[in-house]
Amino acid sequence: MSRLVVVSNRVANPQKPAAGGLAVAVRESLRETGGIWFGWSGRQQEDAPEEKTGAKVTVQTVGNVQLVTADLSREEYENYYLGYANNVLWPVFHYRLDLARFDERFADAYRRVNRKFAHALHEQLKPDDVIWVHDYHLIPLAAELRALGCDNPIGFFLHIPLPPPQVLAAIPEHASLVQSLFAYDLVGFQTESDVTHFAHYLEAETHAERLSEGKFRGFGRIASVAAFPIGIDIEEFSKLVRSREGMDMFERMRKEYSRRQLLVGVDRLDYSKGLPQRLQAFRRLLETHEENRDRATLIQIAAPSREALDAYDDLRCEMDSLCGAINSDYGELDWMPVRYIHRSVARKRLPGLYRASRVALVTPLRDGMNLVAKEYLAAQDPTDPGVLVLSRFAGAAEQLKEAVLVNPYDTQEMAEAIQRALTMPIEERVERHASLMATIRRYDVHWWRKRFLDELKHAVEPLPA
Ligand code: GDG
Repeated sequence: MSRLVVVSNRVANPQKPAAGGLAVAVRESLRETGGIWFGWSGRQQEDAPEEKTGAKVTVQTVGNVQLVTADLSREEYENYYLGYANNVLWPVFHYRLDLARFDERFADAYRRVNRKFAHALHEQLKPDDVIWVHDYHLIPLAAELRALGCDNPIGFFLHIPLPPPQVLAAIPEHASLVQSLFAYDLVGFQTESDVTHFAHYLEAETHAERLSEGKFRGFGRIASVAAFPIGIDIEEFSKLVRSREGMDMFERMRKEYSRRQLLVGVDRLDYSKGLPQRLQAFRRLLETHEENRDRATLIQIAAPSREALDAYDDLRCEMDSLCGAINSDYGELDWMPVRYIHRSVARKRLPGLYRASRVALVTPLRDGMNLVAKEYLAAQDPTDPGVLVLSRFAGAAEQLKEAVLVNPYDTQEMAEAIQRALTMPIEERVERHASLMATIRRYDVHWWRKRFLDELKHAVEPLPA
């Protein structure tokens, strides 16, 4: 069996409990075949005169897996990571051209770092390794590896949305980004609508030719393209729900809120997650459905992320002021409508919190998939489940049709949807939850990784003459 080589922005120790879909999937795949997990160490080094291709790597062996990490210089961190990845690709791919900062230095650093990583990785490769590259930080990696003579099978998975051609084409380097995707044998997206955007881009902007469903010839290569909606590890999550800590947390929350209806939101503090819009809708609910006053409490966890970026600072201030205003306008001595926690919460506490909440608000303005939606469903008691209020603009909405779907930009619609969720009869809750569970069970994280790796194997088989 071929070794697997996974490349992602950050790496995690595969013997430690994994947080998040990517870490679970990678850990399982690597355990099966052994291999390498390559990525940025998370460290920045003082700028030093760089050798031409030089990346100093650290190799740590954990069982049959080698964790190989490379540092970034301060300049690379600023221009590649903060600059191109998080000030260009993240906002534009989430349709936020207003937040993008186009700067040639960012584009240059993006190429340079991908080249440096390719050199460092190339030295570690064996001829029959299968390479799986993840996410927007590393789009040109395969092109750089091919330039070094690497002809191993290479697949790419984009965890965030791919916007329509008119939005993508605003990036000055859009043509070379898309061209570099053709260095992969398989390109995976989260949803069918991302795949459609890709096909439309090719049609509008390139001479690439569609050979068959999901197969394109362009720039002298053939690439397969398909949707692989990422899932969660249902078994692992159910174990967390049933664990002592999970049950303790559940009981504590249930007791604390026995007279109240609990709503929950769990997100990284990111402008794509629609947090201010969610709070406005919750405020509207209290305004227009007065029976929820002194009764409904929204616990919003907003885990800090990418705090070095200005847009995140603005969001933090906006959230502080929105939560403060709702609490001061509606709060009572013994009831606060919003409990806002701008810290990360331990993973083992999330399932109990989810299970104690009658409603989950997962209302991003745009999201590749959104795993919180799936985690919330998996944590419910099937005989008395809560209701998922889900943005139609989350990738998950393509699969989770029995959720209460909302337009996160429409405050009134969202407030009405929350009211509907809070008052939904038990029979309807049970029925919707059962269908949603069937979907997330079928398309779990193991399905996702197997399907991607199987497709990658097929993608490199020669086409019939
Ligand atoms: C990207 C794409 C795509 C959240 N707060 C805390 C915490 N979390 C955990 C959740 C969940 C994960 O982080 C968040 O995953 P999401 O899918 O919701 O969102 P992103 O981080 O933006 O992930 C996204 C995903 O990649 C996978 O492909 O679905 O669209 O944007 O697992 O539970 N975990 C802990 N404390 C917190 O405070 N421990």
